[in-house]
Amino acid sequence: MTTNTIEQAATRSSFVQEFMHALSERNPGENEFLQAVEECIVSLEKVVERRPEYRAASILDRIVEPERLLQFRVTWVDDQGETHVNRGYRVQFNGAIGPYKGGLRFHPSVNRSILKFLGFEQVFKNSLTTQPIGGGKGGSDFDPRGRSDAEVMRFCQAFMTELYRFIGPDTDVPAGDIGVGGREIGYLFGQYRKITNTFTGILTGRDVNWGGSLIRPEATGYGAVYFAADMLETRDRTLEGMECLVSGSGNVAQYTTEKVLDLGGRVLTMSDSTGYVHDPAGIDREKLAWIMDLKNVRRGRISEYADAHDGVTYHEHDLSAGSSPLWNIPAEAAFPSATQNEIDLAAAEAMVNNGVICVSEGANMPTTPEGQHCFITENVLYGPGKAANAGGVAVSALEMAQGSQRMYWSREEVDRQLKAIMGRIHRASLDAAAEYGVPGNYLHGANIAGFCKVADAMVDQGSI
Ligand code: NDP
Ligand code: 2IT
Repeated sequence: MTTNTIEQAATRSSFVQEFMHALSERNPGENEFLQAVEECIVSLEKVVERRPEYRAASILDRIVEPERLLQFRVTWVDDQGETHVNRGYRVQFNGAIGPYKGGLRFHPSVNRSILKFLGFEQVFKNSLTTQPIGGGKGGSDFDPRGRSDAEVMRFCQAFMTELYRFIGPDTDVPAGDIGVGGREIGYLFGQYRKITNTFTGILTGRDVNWGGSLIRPEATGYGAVYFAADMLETRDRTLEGMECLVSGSGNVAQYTTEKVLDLGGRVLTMSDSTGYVHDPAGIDREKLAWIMDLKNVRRGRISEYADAHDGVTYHEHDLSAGSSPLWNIPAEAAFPSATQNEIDLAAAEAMVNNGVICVSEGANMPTTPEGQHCFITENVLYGPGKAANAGGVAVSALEMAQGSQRMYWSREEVDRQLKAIMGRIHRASLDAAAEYGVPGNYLHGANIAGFCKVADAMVDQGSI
């Protein structure tokens, strides 16, 4: 334990300690899930004190238990004719306010703990959007890296052949996440359509030619930048001229970079799991287009960007040994957009010491509890993932709405709605934080605002 963790453990109330003790006995070894719950329970203790109806209905005990957790075998054959077995999952975490909604992650690290943490976060995030969507998450330990399109297609078909029986437009609507982008959504949708003989909105993130929404690919990254702009505005600041750190180089990182450029900022870094690039001149639109082609079409590594551009350095990082040194580069704003726990205490301290005043999380739970504590005590504008990256799922819900009406809205219309939703999440988080005596604390505010709507629905619907 670091000194900071010990300090935090000592200040945890007996309520939180007892709750977490019981939860860890029931979910042994599920570290990511326990981390995500603890972050919320700390915020919710005061809420259940004020709301006896939540205690009477055992809302906290119920909200940490997924309604359904499905696991299935996925068997597929590679290009050499060899048969492989992966695990597929869908966690239907909470459906009190709408059909389960949340992405699918294909990554070798996927397991129950990671999907339960993501599903749990999704419940609060989806509630914050103010749209009628419950929380879920799924995926597989399949690693798409280095696989041919044909192999990815066969895997997606095998995965959907199991998943299809559990989902539906009014039941559960998956989408993308790490390792699942437009290509995978296409193969998954095609298989669903073939085996059910229906064309319905069972997945979001579809291409606009077959039921998708404009701005869905852009939505998570754009939303994270809108959220940062809203936070900065509370201190009369803007992104204009600001140097920014972005991690990752996938969907979220790419469109975060695009929107930072739109708002006049400069992006100095991008990364993948093997290393990061530092471009002191800034990644401009032309360079971003090059990265998008590298990552989305050629499916290459970010190191190639340094080889192809003058003045750029590439640095390998070993993420199993701690956070990337990317976070030590001086900047004013940071957009972690890769994966969970990518910013530890040492990285957070370095960021604060090197001038970061605003962190808007495109990734889910990218900051460790010690890192969060550092940002909040150092008065950094800290937008937690469940609020800051809600733009992706929000536009997924807009895709569902357009699909139900058999209509398409323009880019301008969807972007306008995305911006308005992010503004409302920002306001609701601030208002809840103020109401509960922690003004400016977006972490507590988002947890409280997201929780109350779901808790009220659970009370209304009785002990089910
Ligand atoms: P992509 O698969 O498009 O990109 C993921 C990026 O993160 C890649 O650069 C990848 O590098 C890197 N990465 C993935 N896993 C790790 C790891 N274990 N360690 C270090 N780097 C890693 O995914 P997205 O951009 O869609 O997702 C990024 C984050 O945003 C995730 O936390 C996801 O949950 C979150 N998110 C995504 C949303 C969406 O709409 N897509 C919505 C809300 C949140 P490499 O290629 O080397 O693996
Ligand atoms: O973490 C997330 O919010 C997502 N991966 C997007 C979920 C969705 O249903 O669009």
